[in-house]
Amino acid sequence: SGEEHPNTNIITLTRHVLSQQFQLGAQASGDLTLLLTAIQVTSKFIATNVRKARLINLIGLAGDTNVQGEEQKKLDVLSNDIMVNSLRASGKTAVLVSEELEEAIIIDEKHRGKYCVVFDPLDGSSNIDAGVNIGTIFGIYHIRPGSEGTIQDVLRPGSEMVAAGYTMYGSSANLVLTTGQGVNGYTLDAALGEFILTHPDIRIPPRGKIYSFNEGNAMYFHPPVNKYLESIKFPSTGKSPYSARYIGSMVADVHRTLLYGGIFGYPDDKKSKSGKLRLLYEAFPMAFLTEQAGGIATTGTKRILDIVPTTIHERCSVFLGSKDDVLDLKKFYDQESVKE
Ligand code: P6P
Repeated sequence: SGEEHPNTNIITLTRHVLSQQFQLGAQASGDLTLLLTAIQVTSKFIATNVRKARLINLIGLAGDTNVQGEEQKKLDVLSNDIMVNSLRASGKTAVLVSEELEEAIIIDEKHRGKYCVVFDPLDGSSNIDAGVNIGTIFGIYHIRPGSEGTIQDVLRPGSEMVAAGYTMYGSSANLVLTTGQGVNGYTLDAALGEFILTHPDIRIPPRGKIYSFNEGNAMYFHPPVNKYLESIKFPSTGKSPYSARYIGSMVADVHRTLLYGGIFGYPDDKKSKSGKLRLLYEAFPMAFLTEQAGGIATTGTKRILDIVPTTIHERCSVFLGSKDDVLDLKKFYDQESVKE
């Protein structure tokens, strides 16, 4: 018959994470699954409000400014508040770090759990009014053994994260997640209110044909970056140049890089001495996802996940994407260090 047969074997995010948790065996107590459920709720709430914002007067400035000194848009405030409240209410967290808050939140004893969540509640927010895809980025540490929850639980290398992901708000809401067993993508079925597995086992191609840099900063770039860009824009004979794709919203640029391959870069330069992107809740989660999908994430000279943070809002230089493309970039840094 012609009528549509609904898929009766839908794999929701919760079911999928639970199935992976059983693979993890006894040490997974279900707390991470419950924490991820809380994160799903925040993503659904933000997705709804991002969609509405484009229709009603949420767009525009909330008037306050956040710790970064940027004009705070109402959606930023809303997204931060829903995440803090939902994560605290989950009873599974001990320390929270938000891009929007100067200080870390140490959860009160009554609500304290064993995970620490670092997040950018609405990254790319400067693009909200243009209808460009924006997103929530998060990383999760397990609290250190014996700790009651202090800043030291999040000033740890990204390699100690147990999970990381982002939700991209565009024509649909896409949640991309790793719990250390590969990368999976889920799409929100708004009618069901469930994130459904749509991109199982995302693997980044070993080489792509796209480079994603803000070349408006080229006059500030250090030599290895400009030499690399030169090599892919004016390739040796027989090769074709790469295509440039730059959205200016990290979640959107990284999402395309994970699916299509290529290289995304936001390097440190003569103007931004430590780069622009934040280490804890932008670089670490995206580096974890990239490596889990078979790619590489480096500052140019160091694996991003090996960096030990000293402050919660510090920035770092970021290159990530297809293994062969990032290794090509690294060659120009290696040549630089040999010269020094
Ligand atoms: P630029 C957005 O403001 C953001 O934090 C990231 O999402 C994005 O990758 C970057 O900044 C864009 O910065 O300087 O190219 O506009």
